[in-house]
Amino acid sequence: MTIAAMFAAVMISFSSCEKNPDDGGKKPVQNLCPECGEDPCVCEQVTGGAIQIDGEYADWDAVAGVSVATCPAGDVAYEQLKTFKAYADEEFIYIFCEFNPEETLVFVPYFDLDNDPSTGNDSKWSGAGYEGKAEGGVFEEVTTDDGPVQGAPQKWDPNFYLYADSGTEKVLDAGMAVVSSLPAAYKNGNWAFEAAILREVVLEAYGIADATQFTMGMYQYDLNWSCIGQLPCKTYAQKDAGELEPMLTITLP
Ligand SMILES: [Ca+2]
Ligand SMILES: [Ca+2]
Repeated sequence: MTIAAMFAAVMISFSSCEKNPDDGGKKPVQNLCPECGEDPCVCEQVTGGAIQIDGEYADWDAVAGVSVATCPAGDVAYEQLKTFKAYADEEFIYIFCEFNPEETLVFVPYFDLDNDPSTGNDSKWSGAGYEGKAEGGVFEEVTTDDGPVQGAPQKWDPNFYLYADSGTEKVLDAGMAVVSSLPAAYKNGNWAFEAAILREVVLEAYGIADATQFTMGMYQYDLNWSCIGQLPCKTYAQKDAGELEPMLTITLP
């Protein structure tokens, strides 16, 4: 499929989703896919790849080459992000996050887009030079007299940004490139979601359409935009020993 055709298919999918505000999560009956018989929103999520965005996570275990970071409990600054996984196939970059949902608002991946830790920013990851980030809420933010509180869970659908000389520049709006499952209770009191990022659209927006590898790390922020989760990360003992915090390596087939 060409980039244009893929992009068009996703846009049709998203506009179909947007036009059914009353579907209550059910499949509309008027737009069934002639190929699979499913709602186009669902059909588009069945990418033909190994990972389907369905809120079921056993498919991650069946894929070889998934990059995984887990929280080394007890000796780290932020403990609410428990597991972060990433994987790429020909069409999508997939992510999985398992997390303690308490006070959680936003998930923000950071990208070392030129795969060169000596360039870009390193304030979030010592030794990792990142040039881009994406910001997407996983809960609605409800304003009250006592400050923001957590509303209903929502699908992660971030805006994408490049770091500029002064601040950041948005390069891609939400609604253009990401399909996510609705964050929900998973296990051990933690929640989880998975998402597929349309690879060509995002890499083109970032100006690295021909990239073969980059690195990526994930931050979890609370209602006040304070960090409460970071993966990958090092323990205090490892940091004291001078070990830098890596990000996950994403190899693009
Ligand atoms: Ca899945
Ligand atoms: Ca860099």
